[in-house]
Amino acid sequence: PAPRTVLLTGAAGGLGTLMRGLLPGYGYTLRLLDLRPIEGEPEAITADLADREALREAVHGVDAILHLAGISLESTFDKILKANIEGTYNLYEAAREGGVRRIVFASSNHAVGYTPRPQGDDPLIPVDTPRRPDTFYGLSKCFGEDLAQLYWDKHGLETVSVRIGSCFPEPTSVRMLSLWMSPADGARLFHAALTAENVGHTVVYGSSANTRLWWDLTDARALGYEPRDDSEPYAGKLLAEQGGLQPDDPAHARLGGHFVTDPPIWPH
Ligand code: NAI
Ligand code: 15L
Repeated sequence: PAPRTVLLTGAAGGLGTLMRGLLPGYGYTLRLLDLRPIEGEPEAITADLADREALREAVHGVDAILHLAGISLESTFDKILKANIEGTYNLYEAAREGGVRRIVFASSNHAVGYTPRPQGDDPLIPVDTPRRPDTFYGLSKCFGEDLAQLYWDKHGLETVSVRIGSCFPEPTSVRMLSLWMSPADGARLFHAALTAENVGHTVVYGSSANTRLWWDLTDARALGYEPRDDSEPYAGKLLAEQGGLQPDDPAHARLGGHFVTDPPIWPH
C-alpha cells in the first residue's frame, strides 16, 4: 500500500517548509519534526536527532520518513558528525526498530562535488560515477547513502537517496541553471520516491529537466518521476548579471561549485 503518514524531519527548514506546502496535495499526512519549533504547527515535534527516545516516539506508526533534517552547508567536522552522521544513524535505528518500511534521504550533489561538470559534448554524469565529496558536509551525505545501503542489505529497510541539486523557489546563480529543482518537481520526485515499488536502496539525482542539465535523470525517471520544469526562462537574466561559467575557474569547473573552492571550516 502507498504510504500515507510520513514523518518529515527538518520540517522547519527551507525545503521542509516548501514540502509542508506541497506534499499534502498528494494525499500525505505529515508528522513534522525539527530542532526548531515551527510557528503555527503546535503538534510538530521539537527534537534533536541526537535524542533517540524522541525519535523512537516520532517514528511510531508512520509508513515512511522523508529525512531532510541536518546541517545543510559546510560546517566543522564535529558539528557534521553529530547532526548528519550520528543523527542519521539514530533515525535509521529508530526506523528499523519501529518497523518503518521506507526512508527518502536528502543526499546532495556535494557527495559527488569534485566531479568535473560536463562541457561541450561530454556525457551527462551517471549516478554510478565514483563519489567525490567536496566538503565534510558532502562526506556526511556519502555516509548516509552507505548507511542506507547497509540497512537495506541487512534489515530490508528501503531507501531512495536523492542527490538534490538546488531546490529553491528560483535559481539564483548560473550554476543553478544546471542543478535547479523547482519545488513542484521536488514534490513530484519525493512522491515518486515514496511510492515506487521495489526500490531496495536506489540513488537518484534530483533536479528539474533543465536545458543545461549536467547529470542523468534516467534513474529518477525510472521511479516514475516526470519533471515538468526547466530553469531556462531564468537564464537570460542570470547570465546578464553574472556572466557565463568560466572553464578555467575552479569554482565553475566542478559539480560542487564554490563548495569545492571555499576554505574548510576548522574548529576554533
Ligand atoms: P535547512 O538548513 O533550511 O533545513 C534543515 C533543517 O534541519 C533546519 O530546520 C534545522 O533546524 C534542522 N536540523 C538541523 N540539525 C538538526 C538536528 N540535529 N535535529 C533536528 N533537526 C535538525 O536546509 P534545506 O535547504 O531545507 O535542506 C534540507 C535537506 O536537504 C538537508 O539535509 C540538506 O542537506 C539537503 N539538501 C538540500 C538542498 C537544497 O537545495 N535545499 C540541496 C541538497 C541537499
Ligand atoms: C546543498 O547541498 C545545500 O544544502 C543547498 O543549500 C545548496 O547549497 C545546494 O547544495 C547547492 O549546491 O546549490
